[in-house]
Amino acid sequence: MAIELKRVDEFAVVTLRRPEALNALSFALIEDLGRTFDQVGGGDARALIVTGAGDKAFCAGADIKELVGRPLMAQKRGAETGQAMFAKLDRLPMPSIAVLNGYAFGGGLELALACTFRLALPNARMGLPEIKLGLVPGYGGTQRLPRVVGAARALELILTGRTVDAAEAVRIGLANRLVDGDPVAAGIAFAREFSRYSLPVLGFAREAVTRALDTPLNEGLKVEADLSTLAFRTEDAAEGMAAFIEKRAPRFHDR
Ligand code: CO8
Repeated sequence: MAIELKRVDEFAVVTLRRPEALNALSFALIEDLGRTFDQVGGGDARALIVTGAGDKAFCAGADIKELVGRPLMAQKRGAETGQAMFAKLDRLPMPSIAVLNGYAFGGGLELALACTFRLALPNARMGLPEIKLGLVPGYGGTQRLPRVVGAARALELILTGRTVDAAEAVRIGLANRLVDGDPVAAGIAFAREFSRYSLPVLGFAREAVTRALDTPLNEGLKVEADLSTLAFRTEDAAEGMAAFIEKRAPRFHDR
């Protein structure tokens, strides 16, 4: 299988392992990814790290060699399947972190955009160059990129096919941070900044922010009131507030 799933401490690590094709997303690899996300979602990892094998690419996008000459409806089903597999990643119960260790183009950047966070190594380069192939992104890029960097920047990147380096990605908010060294270690170091907090409460916070992106402000504020009340009702909230008052570190139990 071109996907490796392993456990490092309390974290799940998914590595795209097809370095001879710069980890390009064949249709089989996309199906494997979907099964892997199901497996991660059913487990107890506190965060998922996603990265690519080798030192050249996170993922160079959809496998262009497989796309050539496809019937129209097969192509549409392919886009829908990829979107559905990446939606599994987006909806995992734990936050996910894409560590971009080289090229993240097309479907590769779309995979990273479905993660909660993106970290860029100095050699990362990202973009949606589909237009240069006469194509339009099909795995969620036209929808998630504007939500991350704004419509004007997304249009610029999608219509010109221009790619950005790590520094620019951080500057425009496409990557959360520039990191260095081993990709998995960098992802885990970032995950440790939130992984000791209550997983359901982290989930409520993620849900509130996600809903902000496609809900009118008045409705979104109601969603926030509901989700913050739900968080308040958890045992972890009681423990967190008690720990503050008793001047000790909280012990959260995901309840
Ligand atoms: N698909 C298939 N093979 C690839 C891909 C790819 N996306 N990218 C690289 N490879 C292969 C190359 O063909 C080459 O294989 P071989 O040695 O057998 O010829 C090997 O990987 C190494 O690649 P290069 O020799 O090209 O390496 P370079 O360092 O010279 O260049 C680049 C690296 C710049 C990343 C270059 O490979 C490149 O431009 N790749 C294509 C990037 C791209 O356009 N990605 C977008 C693809 S389209 C997409 O993702 C969404 C389509 C719509 C989705 C809906 C589907 C149903």
